[in-house]
Amino acid sequence: MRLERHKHNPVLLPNPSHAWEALNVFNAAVVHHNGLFHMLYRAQGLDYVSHIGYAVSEDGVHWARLDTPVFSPAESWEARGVEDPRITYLEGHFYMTYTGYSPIGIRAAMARSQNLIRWERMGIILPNENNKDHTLFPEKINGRYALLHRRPPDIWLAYSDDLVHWTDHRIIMRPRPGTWEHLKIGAGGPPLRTDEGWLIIYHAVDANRVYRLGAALLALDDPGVVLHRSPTPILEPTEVWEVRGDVPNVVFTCANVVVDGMLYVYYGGADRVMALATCELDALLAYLRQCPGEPAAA
Ligand code: BMA
Repeated sequence: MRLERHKHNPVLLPNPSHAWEALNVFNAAVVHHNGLFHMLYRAQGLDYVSHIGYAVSEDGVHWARLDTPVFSPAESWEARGVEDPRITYLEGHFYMTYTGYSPIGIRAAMARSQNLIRWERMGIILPNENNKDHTLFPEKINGRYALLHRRPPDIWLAYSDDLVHWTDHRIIMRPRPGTWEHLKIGAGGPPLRTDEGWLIIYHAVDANRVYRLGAALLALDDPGVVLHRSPTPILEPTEVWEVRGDVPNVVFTCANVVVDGMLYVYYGGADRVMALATCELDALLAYLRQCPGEPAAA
């Protein structure tokens, strides 16, 4: 099973007229809300500091963007950039999980908004550790908020009563040694509820630092249980703009949305451009259904 690349790829390119997005636009969050696709994309200018820009689209393919970023570094722990946004709509708010990069390291942070333009910082949510690839579930599970995050090289699950203090951390998926997942794995966009489980798309890095995408289904009432996991990648870098860019051989996703039964997976190509790959949600679920699951990780 492979995702199908959209024929208009890449769907968003750097804009050399704007200093803040002149070099790279990649690893965007996308939400579909009130009939429109909204994209919050990571942008870098020549100084390599990441900002987050906003674009909007009717069809998910053709985008109109704002001239200035909607979210830029403001705190010391994000002084070198705000990176890799993921957005979850939860209880009437948009929550953006993002990485703050600074001399102290990389920190898992969160902000929230009512309109996707004006963001209120909630701060670092996993203090005193390098962490990223964190994404919020779109509803409570057994009465608590749930989060995927990444302590290298694994995908972890955590719970919270207030979205700020996270506890009950546990590993749910480990890389598979010797494969396309050898080095590390990390969650993509927010988990998607389906009748058969939480669908997650994730990235995996092999021994040569090639980034590919895989998919898994987690149990609805206990996402620590991996019901099914793709043994082979559903997307891997082959196009020129996936193989060559700022960082070679990278497809990296922070966004998966379902509209009219179609799964839209947005991904950065080689840390330089934004692209789109799709498939029928039912086709991916049918594929995953016959992939093996795994025993609970310790
Ligand atoms: C990861 C993240 C992503 C990036 C990828 C490939 O560690 O920082 O932002 O796309 O590396 O460079």
